[in-house]
Amino acid sequence: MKGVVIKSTGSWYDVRIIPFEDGIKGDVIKCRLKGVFRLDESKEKDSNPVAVGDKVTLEKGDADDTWTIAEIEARENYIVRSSPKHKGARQIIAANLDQVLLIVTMANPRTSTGFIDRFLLTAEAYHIPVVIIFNKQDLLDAKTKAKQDYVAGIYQSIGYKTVFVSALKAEHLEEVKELMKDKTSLIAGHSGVGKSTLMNAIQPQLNLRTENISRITGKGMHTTTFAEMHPLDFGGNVIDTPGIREFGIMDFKPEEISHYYVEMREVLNNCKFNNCLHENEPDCAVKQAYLEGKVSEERYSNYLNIMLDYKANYKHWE
Ligand SMILES: Nc1nc2c(ncn2[C@@H]2O[C@H](COP(=O)(O)OP(=O)(O)OP(=O)(O)O)[C@@H](O)[C@H]2O)c(=O)[nH]1
Ligand SMILES: [Mg+2]
Ligand SMILES: [Zn+2]
Repeated sequence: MKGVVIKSTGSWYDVRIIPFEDGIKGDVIKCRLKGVFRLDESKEKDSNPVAVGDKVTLEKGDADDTWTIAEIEARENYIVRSSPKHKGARQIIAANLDQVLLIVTMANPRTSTGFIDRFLLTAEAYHIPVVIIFNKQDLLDAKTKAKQDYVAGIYQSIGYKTVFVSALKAEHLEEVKELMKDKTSLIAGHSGVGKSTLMNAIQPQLNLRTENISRITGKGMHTTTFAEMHPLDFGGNVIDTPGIREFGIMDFKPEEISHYYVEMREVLNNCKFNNCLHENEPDCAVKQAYLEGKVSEERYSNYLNIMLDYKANYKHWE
């Protein structure tokens, strides 16, 4: 039997059965991972061997009636973050995605461009399209609205789609629905930006738990605690995820980072050195593009910060 993992709590997995010859339709089965399951080398550094969105094959256990996951199909793509529990390990947030809706807000808790850039570069690395959704429009005053226009402009100018909504007031959701139709979308963003609220506004029967941010901020509390995939009435699936505070960058060599910065990628072949890190090297085309205003101030300074972080935390990269 084949299915898709829709929830993983560590030891148990909820798997939605793909309609199959024996007529089982979309049922959800709880299963465990087969005891002898071996991770191939590429998965050794993962803190979770099975992720939401994984396509799996199930088998009946020998001893009892429980189903086990016997096989995981190769992933088309996935989104990772550094594991909050195991340093140096990565956690697969979800796999086999059509797109990510990155929920941000210029109201509380404000999303920084540093966070957005880290997220975008990870998604670029795995070839997953990202739409940036600016939430909480109802809370913006003139000043935060101007800030939002500026930030959104940075991303629009390099080709990212932006949408402006109020999840709480259910305003401007038509465009979001259209984007989600018939696709598997991951909803990502800081805790408290309104991911679950937005999903409830789009499909009220989901009835996901949401929480006032005064109860979240500072306490490291997340209202949504596990990623979970839900089918959408109008077609497609959505994966609500717990808020991400920090987004570790993994897997890349330092000189690769600029390859996932879409506007840097266009010029970096013209750098004098082919391993140029675009910091202070001579004849650097990226630095030149920045000086000419083709790479924004924010993006370039976030890039330099990412490189600093990267060097401090990933000393073993050579
Ligand atoms: N004013 C206003 N409040 C909103 C909006 N969207 C969400 N909120 C509020 O923000 C708070 C947090 O919303 P959640 O949906 O729980 O946030 P979340 O992103 O799912 O948070 P985690 O599950 O912890 O990652 C709740 O009190 C919501 O009512 C909005 O558009 N406007
Ligand atoms: Mg939530
Ligand atoms: Zn360079």
